[in-house]
Amino acid sequence: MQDVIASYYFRPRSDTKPEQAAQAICEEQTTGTWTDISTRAEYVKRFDGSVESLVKQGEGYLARIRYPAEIFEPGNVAQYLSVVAGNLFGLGRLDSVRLMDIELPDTLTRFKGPKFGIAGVRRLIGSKDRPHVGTIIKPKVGLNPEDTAAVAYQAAIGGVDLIKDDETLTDQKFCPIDRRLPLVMKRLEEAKDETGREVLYAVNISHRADQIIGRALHAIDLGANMIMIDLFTTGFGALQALGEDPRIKVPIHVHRTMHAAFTRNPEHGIAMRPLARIIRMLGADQLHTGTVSGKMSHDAAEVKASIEVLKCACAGMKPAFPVSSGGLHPGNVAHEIATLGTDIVLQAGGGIHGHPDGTAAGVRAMRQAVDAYMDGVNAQEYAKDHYELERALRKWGAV
Ligand code: CAP
Ligand code: MG
Repeated sequence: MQDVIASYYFRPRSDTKPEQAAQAICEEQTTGTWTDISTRAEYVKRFDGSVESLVKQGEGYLARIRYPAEIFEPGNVAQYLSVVAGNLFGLGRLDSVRLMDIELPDTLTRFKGPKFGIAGVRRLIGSKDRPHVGTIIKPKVGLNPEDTAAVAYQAAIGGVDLIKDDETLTDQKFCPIDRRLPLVMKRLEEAKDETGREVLYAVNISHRADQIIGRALHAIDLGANMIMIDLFTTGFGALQALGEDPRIKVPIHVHRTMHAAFTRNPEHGIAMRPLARIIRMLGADQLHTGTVSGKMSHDAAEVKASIEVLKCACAGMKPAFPVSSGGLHPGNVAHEIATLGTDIVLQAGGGIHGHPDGTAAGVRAMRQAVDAYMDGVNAQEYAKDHYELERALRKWGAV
């Protein structure tokens, strides 16, 4: 039976040799503890972790740790993470440690994965190979249901593919799902009568684990054509429940708010890449993977590494759509696509609703920036006869 290999970058404490530090991870995450014990039966040794390799890397070391597959409960992702991303982060013998990747054997990747994936979402929208343009209702919170739906309508007639709730909007009194969702869907229907285009609205159903299926099914009853969850605040188990429930027949947009608490520090925490692997397995059709030119801190290599595992061949799963979001506007669209590829959702909140001529013009400017790239034309050149793009570049410039 193949085992699990986890890669860690670490810096050992000054009094600890790198070999000792790597061994400390092995022991803590499998059968050991800080001291020898009298209760260790002879046969337990088959569950011991082992250091597969240890090499110097920059200021620290890169260790590949082998964990026997038998210590993992197939299908229980929470337990997988308790092994590969558990106590080790707190070990005193390590000054810092970062989980860089996880290699799982087929026996442990028997998950359904995305129900729709990239091709399925493209079929819903009717797009062939261009990047999708998404927007987030802004302000994040505060609008009433009627005004939320009005913003959605403006984005839809401008040509957006996806509209989502922001990560902090769920079912608050000022904008309850029971009123917001039907109104948004009604306005999207009106826009479709005018444009002929389907637009997805990802309603944020983040909630406690024991109620999230009920909230998802209720949203679908109210006409939802997509749902969204904040993965790290809601939990991996909640996504797995949604991803594996056959009654959830709409795509799942996964927001990753809170991720930067553990993904941002290159010395300590968890890289987005292994998390993206798991989130795809659990059923995300779309996942935020960051930008290479937006407002959030970014590292192009890390963004590409996450996108790679969303799309790679894995146990027959569909590829999931990466989402580039955070400080995007028409002026940095070309750089995003050139760096991250065309199978991507380019999502802009401020970069659309902050357009000098309003939301619909902001969407048109984003679509024009995408069209310019797909036609191999520089955005500034294309803006000469595309008014909305010209107005956006004048306000925000171009990367
Ligand atoms: C973007 C956004 C997104 C973050 C997510 C926000 O709004 O809605 O949640 O960008 O970041 O709230 O900031 P703007 P990430 O387009 O107005 O910046 O995808 O890196 O998790
Ligand atoms: Mg947001």
